[in-house]
Amino acid sequence: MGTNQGGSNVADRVAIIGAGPCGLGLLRAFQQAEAAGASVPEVVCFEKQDDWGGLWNYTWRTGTDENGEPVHGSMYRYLWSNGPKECLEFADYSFDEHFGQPIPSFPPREVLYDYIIGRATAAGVRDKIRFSTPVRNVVWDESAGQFSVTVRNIDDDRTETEMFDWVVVANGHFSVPHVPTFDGIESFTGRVMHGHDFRDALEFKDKHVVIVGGSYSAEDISLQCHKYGAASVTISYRSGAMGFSWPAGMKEVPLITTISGSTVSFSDGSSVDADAIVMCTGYLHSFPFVDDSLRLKTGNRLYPPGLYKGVVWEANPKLMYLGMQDQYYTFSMFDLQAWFARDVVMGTAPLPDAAAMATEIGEWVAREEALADPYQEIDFQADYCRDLAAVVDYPPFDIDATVKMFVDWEHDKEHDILSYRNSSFASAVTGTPSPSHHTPWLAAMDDSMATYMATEVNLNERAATPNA
Ligand code: FAD
Ligand code: NA7
Repeated sequence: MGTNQGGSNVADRVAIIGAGPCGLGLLRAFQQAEAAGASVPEVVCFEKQDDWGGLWNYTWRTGTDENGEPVHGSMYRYLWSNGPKECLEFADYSFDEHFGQPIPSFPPREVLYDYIIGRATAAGVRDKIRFSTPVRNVVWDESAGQFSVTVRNIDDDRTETEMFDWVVVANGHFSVPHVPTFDGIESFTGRVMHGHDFRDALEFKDKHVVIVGGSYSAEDISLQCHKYGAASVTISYRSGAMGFSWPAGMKEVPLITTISGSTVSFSDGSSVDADAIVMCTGYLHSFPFVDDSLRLKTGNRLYPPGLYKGVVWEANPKLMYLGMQDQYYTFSMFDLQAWFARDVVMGTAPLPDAAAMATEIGEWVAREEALADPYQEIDFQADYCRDLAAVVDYPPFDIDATVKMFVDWEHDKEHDILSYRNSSFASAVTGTPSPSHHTPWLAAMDDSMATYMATEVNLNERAATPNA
């Protein structure tokens, strides 16, 4: 396969796999170019669920969905943003524009879902998406110089194959759970599950819970269980403790050694009697629908090898992947990638030759492998965003300000893991400062958008109204 040096023509067809934040970002990028007068290729987005929003489209389901497909969703009730919203804000569609009023810095899931969908609706891209259409197979056809893309049309119960000039994989990588095992686990008398299937912390009220893992899911699912009344939460880490000042009822211990009945033992010689074990042990990058020769193989890292500018599949640049990085930055980084992917397709971002792409990838990977702490990781991902921002016409936003916010956020977490979500930041897009939320996160049990958006005044009115 030769590299694409000459760009595309408008007769090209582009397949996007997934209508989560990444896929929607790319749809928006093409729509923006078209609105600016460019001729754009035909774009078809395949989405296996019956609605858009990816992980932010909450589902109560676990296991398989109504069509027998693996449930994509890993999000749970009462999930609040785990980073400042100012660090993920779309530069072309601010929170101010969407909500018409300043909102606090750490919104619950429904609010961020509303925001994501708000931009996609305003862009009018829904008719580009074929819902309930999981992609089954993507193969490069050398003689045609195109991809053959096979999908299952669930509504018609038909398998269909179409040819595309470009394929952009945007199926997310926090959906297929990585589940280790531990000696004696089959004798455990309680519930064993992965964070992917965690839906409601109230299930663990008054229970003794063991959480396995040392990263974001372990941190947040532990806090959820504590907040909603677990009797105790014991977090078992492999490489290193998160080291936050956990409140009474929460503690960190090293890795599980054995499990016998209800007793879970750890490598420091301690043990607990547990009702449940929740594995927050990460996810697999999983692309069962992509031919072996096209499949990205990586763990959860900041610069997956093989992707030029973190996006373009080095071995066949007509294939691209969005959002495959470990993520400090999310929606704004996805947008920068989407704008770049669009420009590669449209030929306005010409790619260098294969050797130059390989050299640049190697430099980023080497730099990533030398990172020593989260602060260096934040700088690294900010530099990656700056690198993309320099070559696309995505509206500018203050990346330096977002770095400072991430640093403050890390300090806030180190200071008090229970209250970091009460902090307020100012928008890197509009400069608007965020108000404080009416209720501290630990006391905010209702995560609905209606309650979140309510002012103190109408909250008081509601409290004074019987049965409100
Ligand atoms: P996804 O949101 O996963 O969307 C991928 C889409 O592809 C889905 O709609 C899926 O149905 C579809 N799809 C998958 N396979 C196929 C197929 N074969 N055919 C067709 N369609 C397919 N980020 C934040 O910024 N803040 C947070 O607070 C935050 N919290 C998180 C909490 C949890 C529990 C998890 C798991 C992630 C969290 N994230 C958070 C990170 C999250 O990864 C991103 O916010 C974002 O959802 C990634 O977007 P995406 O489009 O890459 O993937
Ligand atoms: P991450 O960030 O990929 O972290 C996975 C964690 O799982 C990490 O701490 C790993 O420990 C741990 N892990 C992996 N295998 C094992 C075994 N065998 N035993 C013990 N611990 C293990 O995934 P998350 O789910 O936390 O976060 C993903 C996204 O969800 C993130 O973007 C959030 O915003 C929400 P390690 O440190 O490697 O030793």
